[in-house]
Amino acid sequence: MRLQADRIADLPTGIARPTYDRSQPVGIVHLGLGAFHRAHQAVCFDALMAAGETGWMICGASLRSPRVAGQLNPQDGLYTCQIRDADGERRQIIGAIRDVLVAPDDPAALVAAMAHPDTALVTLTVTEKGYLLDPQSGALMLEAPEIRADLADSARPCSVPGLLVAALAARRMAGLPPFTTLSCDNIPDNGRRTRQAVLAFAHALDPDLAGWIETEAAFPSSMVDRIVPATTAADIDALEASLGYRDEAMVKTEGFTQWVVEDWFSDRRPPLETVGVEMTDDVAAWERIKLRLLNGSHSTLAYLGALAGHRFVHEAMAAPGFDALVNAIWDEAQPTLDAPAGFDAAAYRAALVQRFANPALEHSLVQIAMDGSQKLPQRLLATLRDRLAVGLASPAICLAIAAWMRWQTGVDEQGRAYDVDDPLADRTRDALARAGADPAAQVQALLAIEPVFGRDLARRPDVVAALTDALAGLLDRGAARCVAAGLARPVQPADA
Ligand code: CS2
Repeated sequence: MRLQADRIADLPTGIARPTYDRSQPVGIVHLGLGAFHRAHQAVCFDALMAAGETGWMICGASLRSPRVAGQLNPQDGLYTCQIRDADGERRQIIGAIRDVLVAPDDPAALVAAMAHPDTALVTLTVTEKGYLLDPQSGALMLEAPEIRADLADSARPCSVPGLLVAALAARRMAGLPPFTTLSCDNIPDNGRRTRQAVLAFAHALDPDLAGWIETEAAFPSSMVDRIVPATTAADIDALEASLGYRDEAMVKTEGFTQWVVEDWFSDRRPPLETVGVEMTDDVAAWERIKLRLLNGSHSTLAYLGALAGHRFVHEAMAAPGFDALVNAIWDEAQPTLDAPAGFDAAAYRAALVQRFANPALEHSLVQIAMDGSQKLPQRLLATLRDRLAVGLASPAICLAIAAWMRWQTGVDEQGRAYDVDDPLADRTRDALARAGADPAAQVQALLAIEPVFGRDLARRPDVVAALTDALAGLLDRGAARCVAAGLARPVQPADA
């Protein structure tokens, strides 16, 4: 039996559930309705409506597959958020999502939802690649097939910039204010970059419209943080066995949650500060901390941990040398942070150790390894560049980058093939094929991929040498032994 609105009363006691009126207006359209939105922003909007605020129901949209619509629509948008940590397991039914649209099936319906007078906010979790930005420069890739298609047929948009611009144009025609576009993805300056992408697309289409967006529309940046592993079939079966209903849309997550939002809205704004969201004028410092400390070490664990044969983050954290490795990543990143007042790096790091060690989450390393070409620049390369600029070596970061290079081969240390899930997988595979077996040639070939590495890093003999050493070590001894042995050289100040 599926979870549904008319079955809520029959749920076992002790499970929190929505008590507010779910027929109230939709104020938010969310693009990219994955598990992360369900475990993070939707939980905040649920709390807001539980506290008596009205008009913040969410219309979700999937930009590609109908899978999430098939999970949520038969359940009237309801799902379980299951928190798993050292305190045990807590479950809550979230009611903030009204329904889910599938953009490719009916882009006009999605544009109409964003253009509706009740919609004040469009939130985004479309992953790094969904913005169609060059990962290095942050500029919209006007030559990307999705953008070209949307510019040719702007009435049936499929890309994020195309959808946003179509909806903003419809609002302008209707004399409505623009909605606020709130990016919730792990990219630096996510608000500015989303704005740039939207303006670049609008300029190519209609410069007047671009001018209106430029002066009227808000694109706040935000930093989001909550670890949300992909739900597995076993998670759904276990929930059904213990609760007696089937919830195909459930999400599992940790107790920790953080959302820092720049206070810049073009229309009415939800009082997010009343549900624990930090409203601020400057998100950049928080974004940098999160991307370089949490995400930087996450990606490090993903490539080295998966190569060493581990499946989950907590397993890698328990293996010899990994704790020292993530601490070395943090030691390297910390001096590059411009920490906001009150930020306690030691406490933040200690909390990360606990969060990564949480065995109940079963967070898959392969999930984090995905889309590395889009993640490396802000998670690891930005730190590397900042350190190079002041003459500091970065052995831990170089080992992590070399592990990403090793991961792109698509063959594990036992010779088994796996799927490299990355939009640039074809380019990295071709580069490695051309380079042959020599690690120095492999490093050169991959460093030449400008969207990831820019032009500067391939010209640095110290970086090339450090990456070549690290990759040679990984190919020769394997990841587990490299990590267990520790870094060849401790980080030295002024160690160029
Ligand atoms: C992870 C993030 O998959 C990944 O790349 O590093 O999703 C991470 O779990 C979140 O950013 C935590 O807030």
